[in-house]
Amino acid sequence: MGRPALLAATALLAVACEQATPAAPSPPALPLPAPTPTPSEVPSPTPDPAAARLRLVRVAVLEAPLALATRPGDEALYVAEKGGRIVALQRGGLDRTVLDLSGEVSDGTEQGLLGLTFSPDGRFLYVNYTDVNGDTRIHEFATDEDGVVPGSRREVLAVDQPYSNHNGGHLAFGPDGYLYVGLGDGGSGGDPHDNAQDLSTVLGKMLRIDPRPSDGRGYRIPRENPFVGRDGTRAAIWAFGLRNPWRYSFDRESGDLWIADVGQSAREEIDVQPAGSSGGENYGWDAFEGSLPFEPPFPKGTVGPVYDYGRKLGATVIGGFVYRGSAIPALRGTYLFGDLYNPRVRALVPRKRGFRHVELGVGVDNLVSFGEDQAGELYLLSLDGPVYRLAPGRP
Ligand SMILES: [Ca+2]
Ligand SMILES: [Ca+2]
Repeated sequence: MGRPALLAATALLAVACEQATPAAPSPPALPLPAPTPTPSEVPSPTPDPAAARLRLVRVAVLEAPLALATRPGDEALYVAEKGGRIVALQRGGLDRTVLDLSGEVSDGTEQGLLGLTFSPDGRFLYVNYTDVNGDTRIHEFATDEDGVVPGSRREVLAVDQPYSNHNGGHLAFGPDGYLYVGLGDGGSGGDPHDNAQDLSTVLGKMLRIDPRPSDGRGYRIPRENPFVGRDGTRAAIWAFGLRNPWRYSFDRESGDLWIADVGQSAREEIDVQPAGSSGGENYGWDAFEGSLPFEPPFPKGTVGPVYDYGRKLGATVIGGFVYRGSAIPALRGTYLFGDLYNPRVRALVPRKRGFRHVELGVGVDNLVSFGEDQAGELYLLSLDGPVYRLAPGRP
């Protein structure tokens, strides 16, 4: 991309520096991922993202903000900083530090305090970080009106990370009340241990768990998870074949799950899991990179992306949300996303088969994350510090 600010960010999700060379399958054998799913139809005014007039309102400047969450019944926006702090933003901007894990997190480009979310009843805060050894830790804290309850910390899940990159990091509760934990393939390049297709490891997976303790374990596995009782699998797995699902979100109206999976060296992809899915989807990695074959063997029944793009448009997809707010009617029902290496914020517009993208006329340098508030309005976080709210008006 050649822009100094972007170069300085040195690939938070490091894709460009990976040199793995995929084995090239012979042309006649080129497989294609299975047909892509169709997101649920939700009645809403016809969106027209191309007609939207937008501006970005800066609500705060923080230190490498990576994730934003809200707590039910609470107007504050909670933002996780890469270095380990969680801060609360009120209308006037920065309000207070809620939690400080600095000194407990690793500081590689893809490491740190990577994600946070609150339980649907607002009683618990969950954080996802890489510890000083680089391993993933998901911890729970009880909350009250004053913030985090001292002494309430509890480990939900810990995952060894073989390499410093591809840690995933996001946390989100689904409409079913379960916690969805996206884990990258463990890292390096080309998934050297083929973790994403291996159901005996949680790496390269989307997990679905009830994060409350049960029988001395840190979490409970929902009985309906697709691999429960199957030998040689991890019962927490909900879906697999993911490379680094850095950001994903549930459409608050339809319940569809949108997963943005960061690509290797050719394709950035966006996957959709329709609401009501019973899980078990194979999103393809590392047999496929987006819609392209990557490395044999090519399993049957993989699910292709609803949209993927090449290096002209970016190098690290940053998944956003289906917009369900009220401030910008032209965007209602439209999925927004961006890329760490392309400041232009984009939206997906349906076409006969799949989607095309439109640019929304606003840009964020070093975009690392989107957030959604209680009213469904969207926020954009830059690794450089600013947190913006997307608002109607001229750019
Ligand atoms: Ca591999
Ligand atoms: Ca895929």
